[in-house]
Amino acid sequence: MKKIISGLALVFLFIILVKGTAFADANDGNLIPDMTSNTSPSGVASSSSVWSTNHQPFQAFNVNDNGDTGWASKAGEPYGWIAYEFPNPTLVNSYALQARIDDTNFKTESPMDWTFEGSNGSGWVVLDTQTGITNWEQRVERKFSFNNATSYKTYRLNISKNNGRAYVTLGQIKMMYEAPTVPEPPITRALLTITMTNGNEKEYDLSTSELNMFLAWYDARDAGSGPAKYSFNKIWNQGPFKLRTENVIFDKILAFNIDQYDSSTTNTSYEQLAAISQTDYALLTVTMTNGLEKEYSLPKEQVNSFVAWYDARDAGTGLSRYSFNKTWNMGPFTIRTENVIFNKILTYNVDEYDNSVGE
Ligand SMILES: [Ca+2]
Repeated sequence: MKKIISGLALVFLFIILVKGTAFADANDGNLIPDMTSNTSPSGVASSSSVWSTNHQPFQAFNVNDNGDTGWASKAGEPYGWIAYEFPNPTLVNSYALQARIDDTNFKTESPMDWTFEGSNGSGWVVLDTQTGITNWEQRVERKFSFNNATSYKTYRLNISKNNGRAYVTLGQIKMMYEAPTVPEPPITRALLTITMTNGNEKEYDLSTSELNMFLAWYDARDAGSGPAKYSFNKIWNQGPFKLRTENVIFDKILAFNIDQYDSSTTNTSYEQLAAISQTDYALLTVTMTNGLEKEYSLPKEQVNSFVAWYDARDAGTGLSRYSFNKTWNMGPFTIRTENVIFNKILTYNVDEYDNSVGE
């Protein structure tokens, strides 16, 4: 019978702390209209001071003005606030800033330290704090996100320090709300079953990240880089040994299945499966080089997708493996995939159902 081996491979964890992320210019999601004055078309732009009438606060909110001069504070005040008041309380959880354009001093004029604050009329609530922001570039948005569940009528950028010039400027301020990212799916582990060319089956109970490492190795090797073998570290059945590894050889893999599971699975019921129309289904039978036959009853477009993969691979493009998503026999698993390997396929047949016949 199958032996279940729990494999633990090295996990490389890259934690990237992103303080200010450069984005390509995009106006989608900006909740502030393209302002043409401090009060038009809606809301109110204001600031602690202005350098001149050519650098009013709304000029940081007129997002469609290429070659913009932006807002500038009064000379001698390299700090201050710039605010936008929405007509109604509005939920904001991110903002994007751009340096002013067409001025050789934009780096030193741009803000370095600030808080982003919200108000509904009585005091300000600090929603985000940034310090030491340097290296401004023109036409590059710097986006900042924070958690916020309260709608405020007015938001302001309260700048305490710029990058050295005698006044502070900004070319563009956008405010957005982005729905919080969906929580990670509860899938945490997967059963990887590898069938070798001699018919042997190997099962590995892996975490999702361990599974992804195996797939990354497989696809890299397929693309011509990386080692010929993949090492699974055994973390049980260690006996007297300190370290036990199982090495699986790329060229000897016939096929592999991935069954992902969690503890709160709801299975597709038999009734639901039966309700799936047989219309446009076809039976795909894949015979592997060792004689193993795999049968898939699939919607025709999935069969077409398999054939397209096969032909593309044959023409030299695409992955060497094709993943079938199982929708049957789900057992405790939420996602089950079967992967068949291109050069281990001997033949395949496609049998289309005749839907004009009953049953
Ligand atoms: Ca502007």
